[in-house]
Amino acid sequence: MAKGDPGVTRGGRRAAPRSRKGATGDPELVQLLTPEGERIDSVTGPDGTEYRVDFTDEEYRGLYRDLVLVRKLDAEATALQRQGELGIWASLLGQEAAQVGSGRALRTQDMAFPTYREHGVLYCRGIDPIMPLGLFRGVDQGGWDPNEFKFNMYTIVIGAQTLHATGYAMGVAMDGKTGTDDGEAVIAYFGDGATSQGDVNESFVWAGVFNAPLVFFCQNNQYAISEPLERQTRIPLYQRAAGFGFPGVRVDGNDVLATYAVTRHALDNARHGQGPSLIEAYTYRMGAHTTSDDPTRYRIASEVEAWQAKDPIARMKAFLDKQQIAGADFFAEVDEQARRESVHLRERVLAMPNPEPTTLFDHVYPNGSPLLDEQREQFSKYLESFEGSAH
Ligand SMILES: Cc1ncc(C[n+]2csc(CCOP(=O)(O)OP(=O)(O)O)c2C)c(N)n1
Ligand SMILES: [Mg+2]
Repeated sequence: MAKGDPGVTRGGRRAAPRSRKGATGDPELVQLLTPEGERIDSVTGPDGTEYRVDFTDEEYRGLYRDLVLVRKLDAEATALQRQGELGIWASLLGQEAAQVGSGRALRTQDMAFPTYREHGVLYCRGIDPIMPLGLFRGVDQGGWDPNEFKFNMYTIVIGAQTLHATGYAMGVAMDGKTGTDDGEAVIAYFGDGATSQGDVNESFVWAGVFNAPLVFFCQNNQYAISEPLERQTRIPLYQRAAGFGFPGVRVDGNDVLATYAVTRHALDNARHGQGPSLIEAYTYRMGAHTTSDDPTRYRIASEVEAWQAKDPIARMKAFLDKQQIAGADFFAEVDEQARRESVHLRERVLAMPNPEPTTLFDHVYPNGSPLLDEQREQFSKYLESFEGSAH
């Protein structure tokens, strides 16, 4: 998959990409691909860092494939919830580029700490997309091994994973795993609403003071359920970093190329021992907060339409098409793959066995506990009390 290195370019292969400071109309936003699919060669961020990517045609097509697959699998999960097959689903619709761009920027050795919405990052880490569906179907407690995939369990408690990530990152540094090209970096995902949590601010303090190799990746999707961004902050979120003593940058989160470049740069700084940074990926939650939410109650249609024009997949498609990196056959083939994979996902979800109810008590402690044993016993007796019960 995409391995292009920001900061290095082969240059000149295609016509006249532009270079500029920030994006037109918003000097604070790092953007390498406009909503119209126009490529910008390099952009200078607020601290003077120059961001660029250099991907092969195959890598560009790979990123497009990721975006389409991730969106399709997410749509399938939403449909499954609507049909009563999942308890709840938190869709990533609109945030595909923020997740694929940052997810692909991670190196194998890097550790990620997600929220409950990071299905795109999970996909990039090579985890079977069925895993979170088991969780939200209520048939398991999250089935992947965080150490095998370097991707932790989903965290529902807003902001808590930033503390876990900070402690983990401090440990990485203490273990001497930073300071080289092969060093380990850590990334913590969270939302705009989470920035108002004590946990997140405490993480900023600790990561800053202990120079932890940590990238704080905030997907500012403009809402915390129904609460809009202006209820969280009076300044752009990325500027918060300055008060904690580390760099902050705002990237166009609907631009997979810019997100990749900015995240790779921040991760490389972290792995080389240069400490934490904050990325604000400026994006939009196109769907509901979760399937339990109705966003028409608190936001107007014209706002959603304005963001539709900035769609992360449409701009990548326009770019590939304009530059003749991909054509109709490729787009049709990707759509067909997405269709096949989503059908396969659905079949496997419907075939998931219900667990034995008492397995609820397993895996709470590595060696069990007398209290849990007692509760398991009581619960078994309760189940047996039902006439015709198999238990
Ligand atoms: C500590 C805590 N408080 C409240 C909630 C309820 N809650 C679930 S999601 C959410 C909003 C989070 O918004 P944001 O951080 O912007 O993330 P997004 O859902 O937009 O990705 C809230 C308040 C929770 N899960 N945890
Ligand atoms: Mg949000």
